[in-house]
Amino acid sequence: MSKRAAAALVAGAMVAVLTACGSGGGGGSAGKGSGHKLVVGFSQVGAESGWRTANTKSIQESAKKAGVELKFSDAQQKQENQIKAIRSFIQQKVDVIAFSPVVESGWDTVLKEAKDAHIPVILTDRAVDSKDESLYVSFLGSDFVEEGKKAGDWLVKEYQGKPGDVNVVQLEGTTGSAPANDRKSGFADAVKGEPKFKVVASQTGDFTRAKGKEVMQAFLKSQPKIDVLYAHNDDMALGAIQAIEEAGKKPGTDIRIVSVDGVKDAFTAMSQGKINYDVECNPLLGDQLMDLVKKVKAGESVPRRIKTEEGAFTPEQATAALPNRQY
Ligand code: GYE
Repeated sequence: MSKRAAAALVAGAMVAVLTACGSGGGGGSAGKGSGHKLVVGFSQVGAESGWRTANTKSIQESAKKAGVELKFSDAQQKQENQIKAIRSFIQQKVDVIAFSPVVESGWDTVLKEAKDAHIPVILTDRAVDSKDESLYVSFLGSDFVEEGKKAGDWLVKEYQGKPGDVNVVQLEGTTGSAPANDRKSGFADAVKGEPKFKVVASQTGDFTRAKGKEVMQAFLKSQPKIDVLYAHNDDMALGAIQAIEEAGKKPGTDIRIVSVDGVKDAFTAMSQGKINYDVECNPLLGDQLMDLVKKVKAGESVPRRIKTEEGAFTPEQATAALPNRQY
């Protein structure tokens, strides 16, 4: 037997002993010969949109690739379910907790419980408004204010030099969520210098197609003149497109549409001229999250904030990108 093989055997035996000790002699979940598998508890918002489905898939696939055991929990868009999931991860003594908070407020108590149990927490995709920054180690996700700003900047350019009021209806994301709050304020900021833009109606469509359609139907009934729809995500825009068509109008022409996410179905709608501009929000956070998890567990310092790189698409660009779009 070579020296190296002998050393590997000894190391393997030590890991086995450590594993047995660590689990009280009951034989814990030893990873493939390299000691404990890292265990991550992940509480997902839900399955409300194409973006979310792509995000879940990315996290699950990356965990598998990274050899991380993922305890996945779907909160069905309810904060109480996320709090329950986090408490159960604490009880199960996972190595790291990651979650995408459905709303921004109301997390301090449960995050304090995780902190007291010495389990590091990583925020993915959405932020919390906790004043105490020691309650989480890092936040990985997009800059939603910037996304709203990009949508507003596009609108300003589109209507440059054109006289007359521009009536805008807004489909907001989940009430109290970071992307809804920030996409609204970023957009408002971008158009505020031009009084001709009037947001004549604004209501939540909860980031879903069904709600987006329903609320757009109500807007079409109550508003005599709608020039532009600003949707906080593609699924609501896609639902609204159905409502607009059913009302006998042409989406993208009679009512111009600007949206956020950049999912495949929206790109298809863009290639048919039904959406005029789409701001990208990247859901493929899995690899970056697994990297972070490993670093945090190894005691390495990690950035407090990691922003994802994103662009924006015109119909021509979306049509060109469509064949290779992953989500
Ligand atoms: O834009 C929307 C999803 O938090 C960035 O949530 C995410 C948003 C995304 O439901 O489609």
